[in-house]
Amino acid sequence: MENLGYNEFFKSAFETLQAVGCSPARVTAEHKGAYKVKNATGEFLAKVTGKQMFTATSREDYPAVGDWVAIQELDQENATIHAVLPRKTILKRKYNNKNDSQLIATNIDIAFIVASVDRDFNLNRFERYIALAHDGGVQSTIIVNKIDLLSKDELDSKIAHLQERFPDITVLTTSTVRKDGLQELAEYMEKEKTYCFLGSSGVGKSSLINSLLGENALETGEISFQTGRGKHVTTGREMYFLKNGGIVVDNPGMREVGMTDTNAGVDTLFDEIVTLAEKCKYPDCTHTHESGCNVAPHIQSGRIDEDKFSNYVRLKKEADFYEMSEYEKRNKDKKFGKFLKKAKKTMGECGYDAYQ
Ligand SMILES: Nc1nc2c(ncn2[C@@H]2O[C@H](COP(=O)(O)OP(=O)(O)OP(=O)(O)O)[C@@H](O)[C@H]2O)c(=O)[nH]1
Ligand SMILES: [Mg+2]
Ligand SMILES: [Zn+2]
Repeated sequence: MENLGYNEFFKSAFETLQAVGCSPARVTAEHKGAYKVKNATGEFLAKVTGKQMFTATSREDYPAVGDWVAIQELDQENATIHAVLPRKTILKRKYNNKNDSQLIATNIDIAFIVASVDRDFNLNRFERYIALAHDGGVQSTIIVNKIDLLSKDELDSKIAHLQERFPDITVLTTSTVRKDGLQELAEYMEKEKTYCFLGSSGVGKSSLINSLLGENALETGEISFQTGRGKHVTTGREMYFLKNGGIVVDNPGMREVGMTDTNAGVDTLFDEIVTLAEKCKYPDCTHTHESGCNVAPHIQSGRIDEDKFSNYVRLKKEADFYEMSEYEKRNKDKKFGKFLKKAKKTMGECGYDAYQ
């Protein structure tokens, strides 16, 4: 259990619960109300009980990846979650326009804020991630990845800026391509501690975890040629256990922290482009190669700034992703899809109802 991050804090919390017939387990993945949980015996597909759902008053009352929960094992593969143990730390993002928040992960010791040296390097963005982590009691460490793409001088100057702005934060530099800094990263991580990888899509979060695991367990993705940005390859949150005893949580690339959440927001921000796009021949025009496009000529002529345009495409894509139905997202996540399929087969279409 220690290998899963269990310690005195959770042990005494569990004892206080006096949950008869239950045992502690850690949530290692979550998808649409179904959870993967792990304990010393094995891995289970778990759902919260009706009672737990009934008493939940907000999304934060539901389990998240990283949580310790009290489970009842139903058989070798299925379990029910009866309670969420008090959280030591919490990573969550608040939305601009709603009072709602989204749990990213809980019981995280260190947030690895990952950026790539090429396009993603923005001190304000680092600051927002650090603030997000700090709010939930989580310490931050910065990982500057893809250092193979810069000369040493360029890199040194970037790191100097970072250290000047965030003097108290450790900065690690890595390249999964050249294998720079990976050893240092592995050594930096302590056994039985939990680390959460945060950062924009395409910065190399999953690639770094693959390097730490020493195998290609996680799907990684190409960078969009058009925008130079990632394509949201990782769609779910999942916990992985490293040989050095460290525990890591991979995350989907977040829209820029503090950025607009919806398509409507993105559209207002880029009013000019949207107005021009209304006159494109095809309603789903991507303004790249289509005939009858009313936007592309303005980019060529320079009336619309090219950077502004790529920013628009990127934000639009991210907003589209977040507006995607749960069904579409699930289909995107092949690995978890397979897991759910198997679970469905063993539990029948009505799933948990049969057990309650
Ligand atoms: N040049 C270079 N490319 C890298 C490095 N690390 C990762 N990449 C590439 O960057 C792309 C994106 O990597 P991922 O690991 O999928 O990025 P991610 O942060 O997990 O992205 P999302 O899952 O979409 O949030 C892939 O094509 C990787 O091969 C690096 O150190 N140097
Ligand atoms: Mg990823
Ligand atoms: Zn167009």
